[in-house]
Amino acid sequence: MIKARNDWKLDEIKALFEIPFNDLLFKAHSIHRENFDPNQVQVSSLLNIKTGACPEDCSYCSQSSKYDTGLEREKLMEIDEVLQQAQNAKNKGATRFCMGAAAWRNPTDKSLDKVIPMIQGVKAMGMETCVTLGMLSPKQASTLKEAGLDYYNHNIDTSKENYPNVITSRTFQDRLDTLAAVKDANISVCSGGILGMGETETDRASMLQSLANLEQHPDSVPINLLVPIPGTPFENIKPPSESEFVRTIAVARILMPKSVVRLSAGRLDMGEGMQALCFFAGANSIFYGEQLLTTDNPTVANDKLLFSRLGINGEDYQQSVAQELTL
Ligand code: SAM
Ligand code: DTB
Ligand code: SF4
Repeated sequence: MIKARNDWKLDEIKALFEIPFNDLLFKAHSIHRENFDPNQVQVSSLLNIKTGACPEDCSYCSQSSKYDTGLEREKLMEIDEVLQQAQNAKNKGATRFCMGAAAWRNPTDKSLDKVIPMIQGVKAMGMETCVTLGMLSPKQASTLKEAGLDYYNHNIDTSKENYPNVITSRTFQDRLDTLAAVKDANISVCSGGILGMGETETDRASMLQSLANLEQHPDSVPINLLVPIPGTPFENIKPPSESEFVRTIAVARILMPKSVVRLSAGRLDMGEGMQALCFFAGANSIFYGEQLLTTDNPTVANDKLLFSRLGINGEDYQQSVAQELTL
């Protein structure tokens, strides 16, 4: 088994992108099989606990106050409703519950106090907890850890070079600083990006290089396909081709062999064949449930059908590993 590296050179990664498609997929799938059950896909559920009016200017986002996306601003959801939604997600088979207060640049300590009982409540239901709240200080990261948080989602979104074309209200380094605070607090890191924001193949290679060369690979790497939002600067941007998207999943799997690669937003625009190729290339997690944060996701019934056609077991692979160990 090849040891995971964090000293990838950009040219090496670009060379992976150039391999013939079948050879790349074979390589990625072989690495995938060495590290995971190829027929197991972890399912997570997402809930937006605070919607709209975000002061940042991310050009892809429905929740930025800089663009007229027609989204109604909502205040932080009440805890009872959050826990009810978490229970529904659990009943539908989700093993991780992710809460997004996406409409914050960073949480105030007062707002963090409101999120903490939500984390504790979801954890008490026996699910893994994940939140995405924007930028965090080291102290806030420690507070979340003490509350029992398992994962923090904070995407680098695109390459360092393409970053200023996507977001100007914060820097790429701000993102890396929050990721360092999360890691130092011993919270598992969930970090990835979006394809389809005008980036070149070199940008995709550079984005994956930044993730793979972190001191520790992120535990989860969400790869989103841009969901174009009317009213944002990227509403009419050209999407990547299907093979370009699948190649990126394959390269992510090769660079970060033990990370869970999540086929995240954009699955409504992908057919069965493309999703199957993504799972073959190394994706082994999805968001499950009709809604992402503000946009639609395939229905649970459709995903069940997809999994049954592909012979995929949608349970948490970590649970099955634990079961194997106790046998
Ligand atoms: N405010 C938090 C932050 O910036 O980290 C939470 C952001 S939330 C909306 C999480 C991630 O979803 C974003 O970082 C981005 O990668 C992804 N995302 C947001 N809008 C998207 C869209 N329209 N299409 C695809 N991915 C999107
Ligand atoms: C991630 O990488 N993708 C999720 C989650 N992390 C928080 C969010 C996708 C959002 C898609 C657009 C929307 O629904 O607003
Ligand atoms: Fe705000 Fe996050 Fe959307 Fe950027 S991605 S506008 S920070 S909610």
